[in-house]
Amino acid sequence: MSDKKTFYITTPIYYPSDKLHIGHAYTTVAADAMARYKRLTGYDVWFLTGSDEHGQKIERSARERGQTPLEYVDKIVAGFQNLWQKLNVSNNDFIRTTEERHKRVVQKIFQKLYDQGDIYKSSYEGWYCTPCETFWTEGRLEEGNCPDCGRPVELLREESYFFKMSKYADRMLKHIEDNPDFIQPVSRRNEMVSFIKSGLEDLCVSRTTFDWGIQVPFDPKHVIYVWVDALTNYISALGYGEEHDELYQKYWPADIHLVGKDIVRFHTIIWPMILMAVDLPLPKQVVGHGWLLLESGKMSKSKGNVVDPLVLIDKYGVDAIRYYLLRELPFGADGYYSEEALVHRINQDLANDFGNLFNRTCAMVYKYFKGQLEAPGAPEGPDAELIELAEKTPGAVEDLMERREISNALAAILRLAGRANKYLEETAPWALAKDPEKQGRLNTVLYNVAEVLRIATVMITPFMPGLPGRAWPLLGMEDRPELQGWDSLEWGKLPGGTVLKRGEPLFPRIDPATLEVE
Ligand code: ME8
Repeated sequence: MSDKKTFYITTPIYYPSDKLHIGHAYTTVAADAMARYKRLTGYDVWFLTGSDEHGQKIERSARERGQTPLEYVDKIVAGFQNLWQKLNVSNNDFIRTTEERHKRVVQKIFQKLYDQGDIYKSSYEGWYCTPCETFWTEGRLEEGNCPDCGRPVELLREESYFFKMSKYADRMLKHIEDNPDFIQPVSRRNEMVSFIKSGLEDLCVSRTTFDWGIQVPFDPKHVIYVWVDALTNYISALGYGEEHDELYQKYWPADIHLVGKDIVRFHTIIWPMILMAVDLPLPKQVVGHGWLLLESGKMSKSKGNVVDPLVLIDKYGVDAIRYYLLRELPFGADGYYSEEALVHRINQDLANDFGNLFNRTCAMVYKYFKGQLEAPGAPEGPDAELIELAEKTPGAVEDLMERREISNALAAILRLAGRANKYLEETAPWALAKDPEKQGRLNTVLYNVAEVLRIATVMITPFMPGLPGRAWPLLGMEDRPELQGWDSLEWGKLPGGTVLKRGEPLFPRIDPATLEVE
């Protein structure tokens, strides 16, 4: 058995009510970057995503299109899987809530909660937001609308089962207060604390007015509330309660549930309370990221103002899109999407800084030394500062990734590339090349920059996993896996005698004039 430390990360399971947009792509790509980073730093990682296929919203969407819910979701979920493949997402599993392996676990947990008296039958009279699949009491509505999405709510009056949430509220609050890392960032934690303190009602956990859901095992005219069904995916996918529960034993509790800020409440109140009630460990951390907004407001499938990630991938390439998403959204805060901003980022960071450093370095090594670099001479002038930054950056990236600050981690890597570009201006290898006595120094300067490129490429791999395949051959390292891992991030490992190659620019500059701006 491997003695590596484990790391389990999840994305929300998205509703197949329509195609996914770049907001969803952001969450999944961010989770993928974290998963890849952890793998690269030596963890045994399990990364889960999936689809949340039941509920009234999906049933209605299917009916509007004259399809059965299953026909409808089958097609859309195939699109999800295609998108994740195109985005180079390295999930270990994909859970669909319509799978038997999931349904069994949801029913088992519901039955247990009922048997131990935490679920009871009553009737629900109150409001429901179908797009959010959320129950609301009158007092929480804002101007009569859903306080989360602002859309109209519907009045429900139906027989329902209820989960005794109120019984667990104090324990939940204590858990949040005792574990400052449980909800990140801090602003989200404060929101949740005040939500609980404002009073929790028991939660309605079944519906009777439609049937697209998992049946309540002891009362089949009820279907289980879609959020209780969906949240359980995080353990059903690991085989919890099944004969073969090795994955559950190995990976639960999750290290991170990464979600958008819109659904932090479900993950930090409802889900942990269900786990508490069935006496299972709680996830270690829920990270609620901000939204990617358009000038016209939040992107939403129902508003129709969505940006299709597939179109952007075809136009700009998957690494550039991943880079843009991961760099643009500061940790926990919202960010605005525009194609101009995307092109600007690609040009500035990838074409001018990172790509240009690669191209000019490889071109010079080719021109002055027919591609071959020798071991460097003693450091001089600005060398020490460059080397110090290259030595410090991996640790800085580690700290930032532990704090889930993906955008800042990328900024730190790009800062190193920027410093190396400046170093080239300072050392002016083109001038050294003219002096036959400076050939040793010229080699040292170019070696130092090539070593920065190696170190930066290793670090950037989790964010742009397509890059190494193109970058390692340029650095003559395609067959040197020992120089491509996180444990190789020590200055000076690039061996003398390495042969660099010239190639096509890694990130060609995009002419902003070619942009089709609406
Ligand atoms: O809520 N910016 O699914 P969903 C950033 N099925 N992220 C965004 C975004 C935006 N504009 N729009 C959506 C559900 N997201 C439930 C989840 S989990 C047990 C069940 C991302 O299809 C963000 O992560 O509505 C958000 O939380 C998620 O998509 C909502 O996806």
